[in-house]
Amino acid sequence: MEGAGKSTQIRLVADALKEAGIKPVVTREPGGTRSGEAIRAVALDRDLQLEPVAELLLMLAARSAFVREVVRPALEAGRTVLTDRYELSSFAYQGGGRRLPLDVVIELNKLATGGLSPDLSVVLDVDVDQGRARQARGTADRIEGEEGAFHERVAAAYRELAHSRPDVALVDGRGEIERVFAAVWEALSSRFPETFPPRRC
Ligand code: Z5A
Repeated sequence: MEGAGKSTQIRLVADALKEAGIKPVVTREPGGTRSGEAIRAVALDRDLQLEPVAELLLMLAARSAFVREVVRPALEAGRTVLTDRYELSSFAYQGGGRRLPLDVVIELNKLATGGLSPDLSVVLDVDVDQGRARQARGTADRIEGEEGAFHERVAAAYRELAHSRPDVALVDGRGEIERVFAAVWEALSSRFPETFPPRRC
């Protein structure tokens, strides 16, 4: 969810991985490639009006380049990839928030990714108002500027996805940064202890 602390936590996880001797590839979506950053600028431009399906297709166009240019080469080189957002955001925002049929979003997403799904998605759960209040930026972009009800639908979709899928971990994002980090690391470490060794946070 927006302002939930994703960038903060991904930085902390990357630092801890480096301490453990693993240099991860850290990236974000939409973006992470030249074309993806250009698509991001269009998708988030608050002066543009986009239909939900156009918004979805922009996200997927960016994702297709992202998988081909960044993620697959990194995985083939044996690297660990941490990404700030990926397919779950399309399921929650375009499926939940924009009310596009989730099965269609999932199928089109498969076309864009070639079926490459993350080993684990971590959802940081915060109250919508808390997340929005945390955002330090001045002007809201096109999606941030949506009404509260839209963001509540997104949050509800994330929680539903977390409850129904074993490859999604829901972490309480409301506490202090270090406490949230301990919970994020535990979610990773309990599933992949070789990559994310247990640590005393
Ligand atoms: N989108 C989509 O619709 N469909 C898709 O498929 C994809 C994306 C991939 C991308 O925005 C937008 O694209 C997003 C969804 C859509 N739109 N929205 N809304 P983004 O990911 O670039 O931006 P964002 O989601 O709005 O994230 P953000 O503002 O960068 O927030 P964040 O990364 O989650 O939080 P942060 O930068 O780590 O922290 C925000 C502030 O809170 C900062 O000052 C921190 O120091 C502070 N913070 C962080 N953690 C804490 C705790 N625990 N306590 C107190 N303060 C904290």
